[in-house]
Amino acid sequence: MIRSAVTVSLVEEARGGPFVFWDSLERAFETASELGFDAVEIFAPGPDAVSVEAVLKLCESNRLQVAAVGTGAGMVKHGLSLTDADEAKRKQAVEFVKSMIQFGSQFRAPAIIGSMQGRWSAQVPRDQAMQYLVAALRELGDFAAKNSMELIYEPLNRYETNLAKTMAEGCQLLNQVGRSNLKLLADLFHMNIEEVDIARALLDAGSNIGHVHFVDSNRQAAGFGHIDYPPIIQALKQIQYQGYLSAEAFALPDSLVAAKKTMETYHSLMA
Ligand code: LER
Ligand code: MN
Repeated sequence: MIRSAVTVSLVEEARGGPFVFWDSLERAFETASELGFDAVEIFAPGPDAVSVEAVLKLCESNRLQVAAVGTGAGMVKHGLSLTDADEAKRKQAVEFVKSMIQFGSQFRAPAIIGSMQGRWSAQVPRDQAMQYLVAALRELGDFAAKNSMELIYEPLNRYETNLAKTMAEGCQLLNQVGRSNLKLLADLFHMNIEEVDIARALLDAGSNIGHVHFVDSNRQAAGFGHIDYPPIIQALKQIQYQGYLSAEAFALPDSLVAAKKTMETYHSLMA
């Protein structure tokens, strides 16, 4: 069963970013529940920004799960990256992600490493950056495993990273890391920029896919752009994907319309 989820951001520094709901966790959970979503994905400023008890209560009263938790606040709020030239900052980045893994584990929600991967540069050449990333993913994968959790790594498009940009590069990285609880996030917006064929890339990545960001070509809600979804859903079914299609899209024209459009598209694809 492929389930539906929708994002909520509580991170002021990410304002204007690709998140459907903003500011109020309560309102996001209530609206998600009314619209029939299965889960909410939380982009929080840090592990202490929201009380675990409050989230558990919201899950129970709205009959929702937490699909995943983002870690990008480590980058946008604190300027941290797992491939920083400075060892102390790399350690802080690892500690931040660990704190988010621990936070998410309380709702059985895996943490996502997206922008926290950083990028290679003149200061940190490609091989060095990849070594830092592999070492960090091993440590974080082991930490997640101790909490019986998966860890999700997200290839990003060329404007956001120069490390792994495609599912194939993501698979190569996973092989290097060698931790079976480390999975890939297939963000359809990034894939629409980088992949030759989105469905083929998903088929090739197979069981390495652990989460999907469900979004359209223009980063609006699925159905508001020009991605051809049926072959993508067919590929996900073929690889027996059992995770979420999580709407990580701009709140355009507003949060409610974006969430409703996502659900309309989800239902038409699942029918
Ligand atoms: C960033 O572009 C993105 O897609 C997020 O899911 C990761 O922080
Ligand atoms: Mn994404």
